[in-house]
Amino acid sequence: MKLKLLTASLLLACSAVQAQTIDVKDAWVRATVPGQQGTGAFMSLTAKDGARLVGVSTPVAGVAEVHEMKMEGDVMKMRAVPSLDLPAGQTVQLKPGGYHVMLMDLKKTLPKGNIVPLTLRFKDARGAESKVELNVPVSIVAPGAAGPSAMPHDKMHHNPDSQQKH
Ligand SMILES: [Cu+2]
Repeated sequence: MKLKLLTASLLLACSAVQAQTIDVKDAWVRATVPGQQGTGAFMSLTAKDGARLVGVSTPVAGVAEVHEMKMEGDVMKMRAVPSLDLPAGQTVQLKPGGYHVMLMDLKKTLPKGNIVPLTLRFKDARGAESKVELNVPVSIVAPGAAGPSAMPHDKMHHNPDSQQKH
């Protein structure tokens, strides 16, 4: 029963996104505790014809930016990037330890199970803008991980084939 509901909502999400040429998968926002000012949003982006992610907004944060994380010597550093390139047909992953959407100046606590509305703005090769509106679930980082970059469990896929026997 639960699986069937999940499948239905995934299909809905897919058809909504396919109207655009940009496919967004596996989006999640990391849960926060009271008083926490910032968190990250993560997802996989695929632009069929190539595009750039040029902006992000959400009502739950005063500031939303695309960030990049890089090792500089022994230190993991993070900085805002003006845009993120999505080469045609290639999936670009925003994930802990790499590119991410940074949400700062949070207006409320985001406990697990909340839904965060997120608007992504893209520009295609001709400079035309498009928007993708998402409702992103809040979840918690795998406990016991040494750090955000050491997370082997962030690639759970729901295999539609396994649900055929219903
Ligand atoms: Cu960041």
